[in-house]
Amino acid sequence: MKNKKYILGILILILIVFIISCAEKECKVKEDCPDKTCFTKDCIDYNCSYSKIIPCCGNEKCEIGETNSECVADCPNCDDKDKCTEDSFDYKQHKCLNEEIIPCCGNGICQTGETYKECADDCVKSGVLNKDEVWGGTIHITGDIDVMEGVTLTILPGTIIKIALTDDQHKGRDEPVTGDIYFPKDPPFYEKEKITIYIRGILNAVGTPDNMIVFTSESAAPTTHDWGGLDIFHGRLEYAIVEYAQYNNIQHSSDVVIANSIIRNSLGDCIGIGHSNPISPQILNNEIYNCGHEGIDLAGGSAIIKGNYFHLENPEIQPDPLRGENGIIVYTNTYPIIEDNVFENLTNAIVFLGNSKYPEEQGKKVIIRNNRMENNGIAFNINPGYPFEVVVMENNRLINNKKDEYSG
Ligand SMILES: [Ca+2]
Ligand SMILES: [Ca+2]
Ligand SMILES: [Ca+2]
Ligand SMILES: [Ca+2]
Repeated sequence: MKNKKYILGILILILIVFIISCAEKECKVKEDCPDKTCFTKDCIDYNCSYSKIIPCCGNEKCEIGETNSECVADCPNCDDKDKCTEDSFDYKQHKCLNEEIIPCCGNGICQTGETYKECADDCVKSGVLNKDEVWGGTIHITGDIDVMEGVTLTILPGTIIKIALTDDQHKGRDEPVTGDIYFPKDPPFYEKEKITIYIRGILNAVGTPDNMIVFTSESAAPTTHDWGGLDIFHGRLEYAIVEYAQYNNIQHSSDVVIANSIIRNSLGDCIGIGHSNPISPQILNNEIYNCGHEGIDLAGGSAIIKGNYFHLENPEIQPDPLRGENGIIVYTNTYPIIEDNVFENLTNAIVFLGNSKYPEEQGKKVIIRNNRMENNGIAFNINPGYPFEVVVMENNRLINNKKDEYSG
């Protein structure tokens, strides 16, 4: 009896162990385990085991390593359809980032580091500017530019502007602008064939001493009449080089400053002032040289011409190297202040011209002071009929000129 009870006890125990062990066995193989989103499953020791999948498409979170192309469910499409932005998803802030690519060809702006050779879309210019623009890089001008009234053209330091030899706008007068009777060897100038940059709005072209802005001819063998020149109605040209233009003009307002620049290698006057209106711009601390007719032609107004260096470099580039090379021409009834300038190696440093475009202004004076005139043919060349009594001379140093003063 005792034995029977014992055996029954063992059987019950085995049954209990069997039942318990049966109850604990979740699985034999992993397929026995139910799926869980974003977990992998396994069957380990008859138990289902799960481990997290990172990243996981379908957890409604765009995680590091996931992108829209692999997981549309979790990640947004960050493509803003702008090729000039780098598109990505910021996993920390959980939003799209569209960062500007600088420079980028195709954004309509010629930027520092871009040139017209690689990016004609942005860096070739011709025609009308109706809204503000910023120029950088290396630009190719293929036709007349008209910056319209009220529009600002900003040019960044280091910008190089190469001007073509023909005007694809074909804009300008039909008949040639014939030169001065004093310069019969000047070639005729056809506006339709040459490029002029008209800034009827505002020029904001300010370079730096190390990164000057350059306006130049595209030609490998440039002449002094490859393009028409700058016609500046308003604004500032500073730390810039302007070369190989027929002539540059300031004719429309006194609101123009040219400073710390090099204006050179022009067939006519490097800067013409006041022929259309008696205006008073400021020409400060520039180097002005190899101007076929004169450095500055002052036909009206009361310009301030201060701290400039007028001299002669390579006259052989001109059609008539023996003529011209004048520093400043002052027309009758024009009343500039000319001070702190240096005039060297010129035919004439200052010519007082008997022509007048405007009526006399009573009591107005021409001030010429603290200039140095050295090694010139004539320092002061006074044409017949010029009313020299309006000129106030102070402190000018006249050194080794062939003639200090000449009238006739
Ligand atoms: Ca996810
Ligand atoms: Ca983009
Ligand atoms: Ca660009
Ligand atoms: Ca033209």
